[in-house]
Amino acid sequence: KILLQYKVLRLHHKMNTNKPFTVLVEGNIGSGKTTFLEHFRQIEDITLLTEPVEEWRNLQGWNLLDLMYKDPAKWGMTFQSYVALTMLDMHRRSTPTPIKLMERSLYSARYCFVEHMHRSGILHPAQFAVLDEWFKFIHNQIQLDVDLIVYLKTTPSVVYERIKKRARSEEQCVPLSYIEELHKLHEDWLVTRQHAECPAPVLVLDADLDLSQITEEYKKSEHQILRKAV
Ligand code: DCP
Repeated sequence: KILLQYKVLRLHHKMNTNKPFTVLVEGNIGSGKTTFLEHFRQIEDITLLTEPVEEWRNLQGWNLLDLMYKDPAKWGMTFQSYVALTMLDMHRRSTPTPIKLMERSLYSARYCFVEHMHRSGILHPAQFAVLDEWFKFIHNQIQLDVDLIVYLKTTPSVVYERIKKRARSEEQCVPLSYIEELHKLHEDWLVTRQHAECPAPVLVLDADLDLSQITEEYKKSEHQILRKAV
């Protein structure tokens, strides 16, 4: 049945428009965004744009992610401006398929990560102003075309344990309080809709589930994504 739906989609895409149905996959650090995207890898005709963490770890030999975690006040601005560039590249990338799944976006960069750096005083107000103006300019001048947001909702203590377990070297010193703040900013943006603009309808999935149960939860989104895309 799913295969048939995809065939209809492909035909629809060819006949009507070259704009893909664009889905942003959002959620706290360690919420399983990469695993979610991998779930769709088996399906032909979906383009997966995974987050360019490797680019952040190696920009002409420099590990910006590491520099940012070691000295956020010094490197936060540089890191977030490069994140924005890589995200804009993903938003703008054309796809040969009718569905495009993106890990994170310019929106979560601005409304969660830059917002956190601003509120906690990591960014100087002038640095924040420059990042904010760039964001507003891009948002107003460039069509970002988002059709659906899949929010992988988690409990901070659950992702905190996952982050410790996966032991990405740069994230060794990440405290639970930071994960809690990021959680609240995701909720403000995607659920309670305070402060920030939300560019598309939001599908909330329970991403606390462990790997053995999560496939069923992911499957809920398959139907939503396909039905909406058709
Ligand atoms: N990061 C950041 N600012 C951003 C985006 C990400 O500081 N605008 C950081 C937080 C993490 C790392 O980059 O240390 C990657 O975070 P993500 O949550 O985007 O990716 P994960 O790999 O944690 O996702 P998941 O585990 O859900 O697959």
